Amino acid sequence: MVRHQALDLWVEECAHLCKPEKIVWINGSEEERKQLTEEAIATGEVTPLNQERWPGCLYHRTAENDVARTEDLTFICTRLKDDAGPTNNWLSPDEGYRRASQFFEGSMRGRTMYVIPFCMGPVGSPFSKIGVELTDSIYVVLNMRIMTRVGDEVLNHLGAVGDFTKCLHSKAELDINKRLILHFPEDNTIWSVGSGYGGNVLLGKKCLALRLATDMARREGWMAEHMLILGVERPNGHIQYVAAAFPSACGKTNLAMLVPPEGFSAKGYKVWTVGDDIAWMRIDTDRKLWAINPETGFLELPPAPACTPIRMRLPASVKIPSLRMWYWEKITMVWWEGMGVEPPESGWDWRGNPWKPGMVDENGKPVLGAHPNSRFTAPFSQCPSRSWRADHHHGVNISAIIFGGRRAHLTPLVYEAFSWTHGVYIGATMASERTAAQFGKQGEVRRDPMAMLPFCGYNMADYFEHWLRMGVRMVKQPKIFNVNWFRQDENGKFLWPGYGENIRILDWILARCSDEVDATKTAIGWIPKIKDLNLEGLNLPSETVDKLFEVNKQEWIKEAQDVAEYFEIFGQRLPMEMRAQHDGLKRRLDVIG
Ligand code: GTP
Ligand code: SPV
Ligand code: MN
Repeated sequence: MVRHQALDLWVEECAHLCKPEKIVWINGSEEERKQLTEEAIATGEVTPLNQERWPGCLYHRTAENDVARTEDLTFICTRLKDDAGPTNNWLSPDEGYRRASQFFEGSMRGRTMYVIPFCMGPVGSPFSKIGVELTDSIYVVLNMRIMTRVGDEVLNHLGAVGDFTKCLHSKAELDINKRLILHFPEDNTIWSVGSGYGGNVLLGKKCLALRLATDMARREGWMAEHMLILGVERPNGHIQYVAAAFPSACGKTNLAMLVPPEGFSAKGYKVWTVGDDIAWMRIDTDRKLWAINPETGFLELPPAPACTPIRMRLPASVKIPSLRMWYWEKITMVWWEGMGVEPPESGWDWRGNPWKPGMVDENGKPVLGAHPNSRFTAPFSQCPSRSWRADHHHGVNISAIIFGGRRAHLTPLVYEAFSWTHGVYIGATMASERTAAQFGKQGEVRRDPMAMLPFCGYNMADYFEHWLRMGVRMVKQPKIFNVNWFRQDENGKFLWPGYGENIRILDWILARCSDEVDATKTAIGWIPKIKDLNLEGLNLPSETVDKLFEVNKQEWIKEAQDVAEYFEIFGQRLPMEMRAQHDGLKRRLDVIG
């Protein structure tokens, strides 16, 4: 194989800093997987589950302080602070390298440094980006092999002079006070130290495919988004594709793998999964928007009982469950809260402590068996609803873009933007309640533009501008919608059944995209005429339906004030169009004449 001198030199430099005992290049072979798995079992880094019930499945527990992305310790390192923008933590590149070097210094002593060449997107596709991750964690190697394309195939494609993202990771001491997740877009470099948790260490995912890729995408004229991609086959056999952005733990995977309720599948509705977390989108020669999923696997939350049965089938063969699994008797049973099954009498909790159902701590609070952000990984090839187009280097043509979040109040079940520009405004002003996927106060509503707050690698105001420019370049823009599966009644109960029933909303969205139905104009956008929604068999009281679609003027006036305050943080850099859209909303709400 031809050597890539710059790559060899960089590996040498990093080895000089981290001082591993040896260096192993990952080739991607099956033999290598077996050997690494055996090694990881021998050291206790992973534990095999009962192989009859969970063939190929391994269990790994991260440190107690290492169970979610640490947004506070995540930085964008650009020369100018303004280039990172007001929504990112910023360090100068010099300061970033200086601080992290202290933690990397000698961090791999006595350990192996693995060199993982990987490719986000099909190898050889013009969509794709190559990275090389150096890591001292077998857990990372095994999971990168599930989540991305790795090994010799990628190195061959990289050749002697190809561009690649330099990704350096060390578990170091797994000390939260010595943890940093740093992005250097100007150097095409990522440094992550002191963590073993999914999004912090599988550097192809959130770090490369979102934070760095957003910056590449802006420069090269495409889009890197926190979106699932799915195809809906309607009874006429026509498949239309949608991309949807929801914040972490707000239902992307569930929607991407939706199983239509019986009445719908009997009629011929099917959902085809293309991706569940990240979409890379380009305008093709037809001047329409096309999307690929750059990953090859899922890093997912185990399913709730109401979740689609398809997800229950997912962890069936080779996969590496990470946290939430609670294990019992050589792990014959994998259990978590909310699974809808009685737990066994005793076992170990996610911290590795003995545990019994109903246990409480010294303050009388319940001790959870499973951590709410524990996850499993599984290869995409195991997804029963995977789309036959998923590996296509060209991707799929996007008819609709959907934004959504968790809002107990305010936001209707679904509404449609008046235009692309209005849609960008809806995305830019999105808000959602905080979930267990981030450290911080759960349930608090925060602005999360396009579900990209933790993932946009440059100034968010410029990102809005980029969205606007992309719209202008398209001859037929996808229609933009907003959904909210999480609206509640006075008693805190969800008004909408959600999950598989969301097909009803997708159906309306696609009908709108094909101009099959008209809609009702409100101050915030188009909402469905109830007659055009198939609500058959749901037995929803009409007050519930009214409440689901209610646009409460007073609440929206308050929301508009909130948005105005939020926009302040962007100063002059906020695109004029966003201010104009904001005024448009206020005019429609009769706040201004
Ligand atoms: P990340 O992988 O963290 O990005 O999360 P995600 O966006 O893929 O979320 P996921 O599909 O795993 O859903 C997270 C949780 O949201 C589920 O366990 C459910 O509790 C809830 N959820 C998902 N879809 C629905 C829905 O339609 N209705 C309701 N009420 N809850 C839902
Ligand atoms: C998320 O939190 O959005 C995830 C998991 O998908 S992680 O990759 O860890 O960020
Ligand atoms: Mn997901």
